[in-house]
Amino acid sequence: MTRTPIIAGNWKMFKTVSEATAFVNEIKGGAEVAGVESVVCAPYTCLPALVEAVKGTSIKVGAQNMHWEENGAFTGEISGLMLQDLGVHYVIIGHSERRAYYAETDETVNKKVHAAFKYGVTPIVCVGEKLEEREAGQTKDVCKVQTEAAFAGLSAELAKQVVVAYEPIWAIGTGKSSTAADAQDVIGYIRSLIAALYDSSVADAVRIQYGGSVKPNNVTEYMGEQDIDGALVGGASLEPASYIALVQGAK
Ligand code: G2H
Repeated sequence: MTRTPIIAGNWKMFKTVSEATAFVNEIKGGAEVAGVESVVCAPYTCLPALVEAVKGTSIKVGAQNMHWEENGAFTGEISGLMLQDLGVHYVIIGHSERRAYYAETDETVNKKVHAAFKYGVTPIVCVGEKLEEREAGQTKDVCKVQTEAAFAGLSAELAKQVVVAYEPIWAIGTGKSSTAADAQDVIGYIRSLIAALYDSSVADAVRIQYGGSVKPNNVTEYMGEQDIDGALVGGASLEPASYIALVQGAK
């Protein structure tokens, strides 16, 4: 099975609208590499301008979160319907920062995954262990619980379209990245979990990224591992030249 690699920049809470559009103008061409999918996941405020800015390119736009309800009294929230309305392709769900700071749980992650598909937005679901869990030898147990919860109730057809991002929390923004071999070990395990939940054709189709201090100088190493299909990148996705190098390094 050939899976199309996917590089997704997670800008987190960075960039104004004018900075975001300038960024896209700079990466056009360079970050459009045949056989690699390129996605920028931006703050909500930038999304309408970005959807316009990427028109005529192969670059896709993603959000960083959404609510599971279509609408309602949820002050400050954005729904899948609203993302669909803007023409957004992807949404990051369950990033560890949302789990840690905004009470995201495995249950809300699952609700958001279902809601994303309902509105035609593809979820990039984050899973990963904390440092103390890794040190206690619980990495795979944690990933199992989070992965099974994220996929709960999804048909095989939808499951195939999920993008999973394995992000060990201790590697996020710290400069301490997991070795490619360690990331492959966990990501291969996540793929085996999906095979057990569905079958090997679903597991072979699901794209699984590594995330956590990925940089232009280490992306190729991760991409050399058989189960690693791309990267979710924070800090190194913010500068155009660095982002272009990441996409080119994923080929
Ligand atoms: C992990 C990652 C992007 P960074 O949060 O999701 O960020 O590449 O800065 O570690």
